[in-house]
Amino acid sequence: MIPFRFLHAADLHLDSRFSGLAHISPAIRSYLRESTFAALGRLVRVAIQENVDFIVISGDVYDVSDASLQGQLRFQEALKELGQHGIHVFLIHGNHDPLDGLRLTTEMPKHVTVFGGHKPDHSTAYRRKDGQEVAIVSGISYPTAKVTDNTALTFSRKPGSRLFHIAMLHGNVDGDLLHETYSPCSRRDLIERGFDYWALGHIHKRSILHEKPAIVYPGNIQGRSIKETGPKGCYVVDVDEAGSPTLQFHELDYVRWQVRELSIEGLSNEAEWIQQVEQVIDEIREELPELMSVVRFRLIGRGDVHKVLAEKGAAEDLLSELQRREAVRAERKDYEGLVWVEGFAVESGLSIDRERLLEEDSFLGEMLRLSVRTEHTTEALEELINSALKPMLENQELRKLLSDTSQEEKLSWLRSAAEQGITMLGEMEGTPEDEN
Ligand SMILES: [Mn+2]
Repeated sequence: MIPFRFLHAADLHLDSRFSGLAHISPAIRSYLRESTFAALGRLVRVAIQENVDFIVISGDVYDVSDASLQGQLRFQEALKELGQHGIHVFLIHGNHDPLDGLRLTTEMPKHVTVFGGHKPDHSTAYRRKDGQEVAIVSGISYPTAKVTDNTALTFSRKPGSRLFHIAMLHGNVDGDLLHETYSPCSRRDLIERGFDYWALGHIHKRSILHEKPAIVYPGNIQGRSIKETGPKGCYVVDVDEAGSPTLQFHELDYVRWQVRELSIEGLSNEAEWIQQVEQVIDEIREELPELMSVVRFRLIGRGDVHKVLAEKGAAEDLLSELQRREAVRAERKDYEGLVWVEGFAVESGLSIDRERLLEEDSFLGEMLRLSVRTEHTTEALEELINSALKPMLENQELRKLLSDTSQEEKLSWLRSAAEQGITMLGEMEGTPEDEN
């Protein structure tokens, strides 16, 4: 086989609106809106610098089926630049930008192949430097937004061809329940089709489902919400003489989303908590000086500060102040290293004096004593768990599920039930410390 190199991307979602963010300054909003285009620009640069022979884009180029004029023009511009470098682009449409969507009916330039929606056609890919045939690329687009058939089964290799075969599919492999189950299929279905590389799109989280043949989701090129955290980008794939692909991930995103945990344990007052938050923000700025970051804090652990967070709304107050500071940065056009705090999820609890509670003659005390007792004797734990789960054990399915539960899992249930009970009862009765 002749060695070659291609770039695999998917889910560009150009011109996403980022409508989920509240209280965002207009400058930051427009920067966010520009980010999908900026990531596309970076994709073009990676393709040129890495000298790829061609590109495959596996669906959802646009965020909505009636793609904005700006979105389409910016995509055309990117395609044009790739064309000037002789880089061929293979493209399919997905559930967000199906073939029947309202878009400009512009004719695609010669170096762009858009696969139709009837059956996966075969198209030949060439090596740029000498024009040699190196791969057969097949793909199928979504004719309409909802494709619920297993279209993977309609793919087959080009008869008689021994070239490297790439299949482009926008769909849900092995029923990822977090995404809509369009073009549902199994890993086995794909492996059995005999292709060398499945260039997938649809699931926005990057993952390599299988090595040989390669079954790959590159993820989207720019995160668009707090559910899409971490680096986003594309794969550059090198295929060697033996037909083995090696994948290298390239970051393309301009705005990085992340969730940070922050424990309030051991913090003695509000000021210390604020200092902690600010310190994490500085750390993010240092880690990602060239990107804008959007961060959500999950406040966890037990401590005195919980009261200030839960009752006085300290988290909301600090949030407004932090957002104001970053809005000032944005006005100075200082977007690199900007850290936008999207919100605080208060999951922390009140601090408790466990030792004293264990002695206390109260419902809470009794509950805690029961939990400690059962933690140390297997029989008592079994008895408690069985009586708590009795209504569920009447159901055959649930009984089967529960029979597989390990001792450690049961212990962890017990501990978290005790912790939750303490927090809930403590909040109802006022904390033990309140009595001091
Ligand atoms: Mn998508």
